[in-house]
Amino acid sequence: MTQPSDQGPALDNLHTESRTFPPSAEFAAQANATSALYDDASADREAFWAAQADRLDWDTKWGQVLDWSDAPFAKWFVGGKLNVAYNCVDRHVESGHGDQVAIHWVGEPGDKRTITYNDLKREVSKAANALVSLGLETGDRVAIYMPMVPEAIFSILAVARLGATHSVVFAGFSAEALRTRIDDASAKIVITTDGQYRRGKPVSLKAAVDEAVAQTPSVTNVLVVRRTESEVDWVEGRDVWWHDVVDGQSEEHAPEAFDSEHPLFILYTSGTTGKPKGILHTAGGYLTQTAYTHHNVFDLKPDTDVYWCTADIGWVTGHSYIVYGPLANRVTQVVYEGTPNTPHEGRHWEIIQEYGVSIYYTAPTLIRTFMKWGDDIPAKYDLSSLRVLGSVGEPINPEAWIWYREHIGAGKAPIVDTWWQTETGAIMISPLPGVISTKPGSAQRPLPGIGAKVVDEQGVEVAHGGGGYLVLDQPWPSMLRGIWGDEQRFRDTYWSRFEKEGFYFAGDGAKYDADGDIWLLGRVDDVMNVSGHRISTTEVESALVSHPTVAEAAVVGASDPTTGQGIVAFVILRGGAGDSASGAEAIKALREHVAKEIGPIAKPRQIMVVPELPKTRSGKIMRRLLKDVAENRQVGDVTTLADSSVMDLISSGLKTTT
Ligand code: 6R9
Repeated sequence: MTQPSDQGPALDNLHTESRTFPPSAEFAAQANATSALYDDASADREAFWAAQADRLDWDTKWGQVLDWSDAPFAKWFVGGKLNVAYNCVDRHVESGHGDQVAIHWVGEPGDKRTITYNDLKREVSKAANALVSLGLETGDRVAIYMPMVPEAIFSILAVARLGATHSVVFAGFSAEALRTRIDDASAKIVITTDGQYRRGKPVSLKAAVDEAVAQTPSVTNVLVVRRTESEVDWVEGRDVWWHDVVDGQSEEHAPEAFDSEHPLFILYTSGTTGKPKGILHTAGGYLTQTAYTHHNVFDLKPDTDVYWCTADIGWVTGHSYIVYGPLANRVTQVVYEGTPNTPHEGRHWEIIQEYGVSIYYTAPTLIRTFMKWGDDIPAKYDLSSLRVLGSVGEPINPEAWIWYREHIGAGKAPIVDTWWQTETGAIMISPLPGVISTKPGSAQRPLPGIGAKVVDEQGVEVAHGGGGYLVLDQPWPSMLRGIWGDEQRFRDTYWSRFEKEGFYFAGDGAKYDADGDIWLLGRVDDVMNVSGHRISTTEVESALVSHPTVAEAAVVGASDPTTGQGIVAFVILRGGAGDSASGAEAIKALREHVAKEIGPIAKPRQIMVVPELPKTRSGKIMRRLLKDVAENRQVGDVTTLADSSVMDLISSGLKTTT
């Protein structure tokens, strides 16, 4: 069960924002979206979504738009058949756009590749043929553990083309995280690279796969792309080089049509318990909503725009807004392999200038980092091609929003603050550029066709000015179809909190302002948001207590000016481990241990060694109090603690490190 934690929704972090920025007449005149979308969707939701599904090429047209009779398990475009990869690639070649650039790829060291839709079709077909030659069948799972190289996108599309199911695992995750994900989905093939560039240096990636796959009997082959020329160990019979098995394949591959509800991918995301949830998405509804939102929210003009989403394909944003939505819409896009400050802090602006990027989609944590690096850096580049800016991953604070508008968008590009989740598959709440006057810090209103509300504990919608929980009160085409292998957890996590009302509980606190616009206020469960990445407190706690020196651990997300939240851990060390100078060593070892168990992004910003943890009588750790300490606040109400003196003990005996 997802219980709202003792932290409750943070309703006090809201300053009143009255500035609004109406669309220019010039932008509105050319916008893809019009206010008629809202009218059409409210007149007849299903007819509206049926019209959106017509953006795609279906081999067999669906009979029914939505079957919600087995709620919360939805079926969209029932009986329809399509091939997702055909829709993202082949049909653009067939319509005469084979020479259009699909991907301007920029490698971190400065190497470049230009991939047209003709090239994409060839590469995806060869990769699909290679996967078939390795014995992959429709319905099998493939784990993709790769940096942002073109082959990652070819792999995703090749798997989709075959009706197999991909599970992309972020290449910054550890061998252990990869192992559990491979195991949970019983993946048959793993696709990876020899190594990846990290801030200008090649580091091994294949070694982590070797470590993971040693313990995953389901894997028959590891397909390895050469990227960094890093040295690799090789298991004969299991490991195959991409250039050996893909390059020589036929460039022809006939796509088969699959059911609209055919599984497309699993993507793991943190939940409130230690075990990540495998979020399942299916073909027809997912592609419909990603294409619809990408077209309207980013105002994409496929013949003239150059689009860039800075996400990694290891996250849902990379799936929906680098691969599926954009390619279904025949985008020309930039894909960049590296970090934003390699080799210098103007790298993104340099790329925008070089390719004439017109639509740029990034995360608040990065915007705040750019602010920290200084206004003078973007000022050195010509950013005049930019006409739409997007934000995703966490609430964007109004200061960062205004900075983004002024320093990147020349005071005129509309900003779309897009709220959605791995589970929702596609954007749900966002202003439509050219239609809605934007408001710094607010994602504003559900898109046409989407039902979202802010409700109180009882599921009753709150009044304007009131706060509570964000719920989705209507099924939507790209909604998750379940948690891989765990139906009960799916029901418990999302559908039990407001079971009577039949609402999907998003896990976010939210409020309406006086205009009825929605403001997102962060998670209300024990999930932290660090640089837009969801990490559960329990996951980090589990990693900490798996270390021999740790007796107990409690983790909180403390607000952080750059990353949104930073991970702060409170640990009780076993018998004297933290007594002396060895304490600092112990803490260092713990941070490394967490990086190894989960990945470097989960490394606590700070570890505090404490003699006790504050617990309620029922044994639930009161993270709210620890959060007060982590955020240097007066400690709040301690009356529900089993032992109220614990907080004094903690405050007086802190040993900290950063
Ligand atoms: C797409 C993505 C989902 C959680 C979500 C919420 C937070 C995402 C946001 C936002 C405020 C926005 N979130 N976008 N909060 N404003 N525009 O990020 O998916 O990794 O699953 O995270 O991120 O808390 O519940 P995911």
